[in-house]
Amino acid sequence: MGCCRHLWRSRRLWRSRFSLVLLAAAFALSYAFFVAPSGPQAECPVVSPFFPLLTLEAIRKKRSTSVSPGGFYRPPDCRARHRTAIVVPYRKRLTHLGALLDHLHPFLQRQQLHYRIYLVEQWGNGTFNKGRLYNAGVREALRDATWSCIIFHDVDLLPEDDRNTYGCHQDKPSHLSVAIDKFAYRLYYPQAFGGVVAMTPDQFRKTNGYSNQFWGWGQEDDNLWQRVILSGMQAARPPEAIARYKMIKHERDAGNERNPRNVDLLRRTKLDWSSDGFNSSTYKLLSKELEPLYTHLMVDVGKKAPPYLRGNTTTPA
Ligand code: UD2
Ligand code: MN
Repeated sequence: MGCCRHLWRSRRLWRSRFSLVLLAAAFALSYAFFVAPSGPQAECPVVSPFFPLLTLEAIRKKRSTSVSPGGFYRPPDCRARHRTAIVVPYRKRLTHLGALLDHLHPFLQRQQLHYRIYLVEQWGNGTFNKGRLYNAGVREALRDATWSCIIFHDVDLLPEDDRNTYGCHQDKPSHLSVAIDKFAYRLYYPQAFGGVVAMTPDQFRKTNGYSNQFWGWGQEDDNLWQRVILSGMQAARPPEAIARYKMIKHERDAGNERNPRNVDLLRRTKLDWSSDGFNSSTYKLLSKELEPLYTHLMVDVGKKAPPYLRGNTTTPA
C-alpha cells in the first residue's frame, strides 16, 4: 500500500505541475496575441489602406498607372478578344462609384479586355430615368469607337468571379448578374434582367434599347427582357456558380421612388417597343470629361411629364 500511496502522491504532484504548465502556456499565448507587439513596429495608419471606402482621389492614385484618361485600357501584350464599353447610369452614389472603379479596373485587366468605362450621370434633381441614361450612354460610346460589346452596369454591383467574362455572346443578349448575395446567390426570378447585362451594339439596336418612359424605380429591366423576346432573340446566362455579385447595401434613392405607373407601362411593351427606345431617345449632353478612371458624361434627360401629358414623349427643354 506504501508504494501506492507514494505513487498517488507523485501523481497529484504531476497533475498540479501539469496544470501549472497549462496555465503558463495559456498566459503566454494570450500575451502574444493581445499584448505583445509583433512584426514591424510602426503603428498601422488610422484608416487602413485595405478599407474599401477610399476617396476617389486615393483610388485614382492606386489604379491610374495602368489606365489611360477616360478609364481606357487595352492589354499591352496581345490583341483583346472583346472591345467592351461599360456604361454605368449614375447620380449621387459616390462611395459606390469608388468601390466599383477600384474593383472593376483590375478585374477587367485580368480578363485582358480592351475597354472603357462610361459614367452617365443624370443632371438635376428630377426623377431618375435609367433607360434614358443607358440610351444616351450607348449613343455617345458608339461615337468614340466600334465597341464589340456593351455592358450595362448598376453602380453598386461588384463581380466576384474572374470567369464572368465582360464580353458579348454573338447571338444572345446576356444577363450577367445571375447570383447576387442580396438574393442568397440565386436567380431572383426567371425573367430577371436588371443589374448587369451584356449586348452587342447590333443586339441593342434590335431590341430598340431601353424604353424612355420608365421614370423612377422599377420595371425598365423587365421591359428590356420583353424587348429581347419580342425582337426574336433569347437571353443567355452564365452559370450561377460563376455569375456571382456582391451588391453594396443601400436604401432607395431620393428621386428614384418606386413608380406604380411603370407596371402599367410594362403591359404595353408589345405595342410600344418598336417606336419608343433607342430610336426615339433624346437628351442633351452637357459635358464630357475624361476623368482618370472613367469618361464622365453629364446628361440632361428631361423631366417626367406632368399628369395631363402622360403618354406623350417628353423631350428636354
Ligand atoms: C434593381 C435592378 C436595377 C434596376 C432597378 C429598378 C438588379 C440586380 N438591379 O436594382 O438594374 O432595374 O432594380 O429600377 O436587378 N442609380 C443612381 N442614383 C440614383 C438611382 C439609381 O446612381 O439616385 C443607378 C445606380 O447605378 C443603381 C441603378 O441606378 O445601381 C439601379 O438603382 P437601384 O440600385 O436603386 O435599384 P435596385 O438595387 O433595386
Ligand atoms: Mn442597387
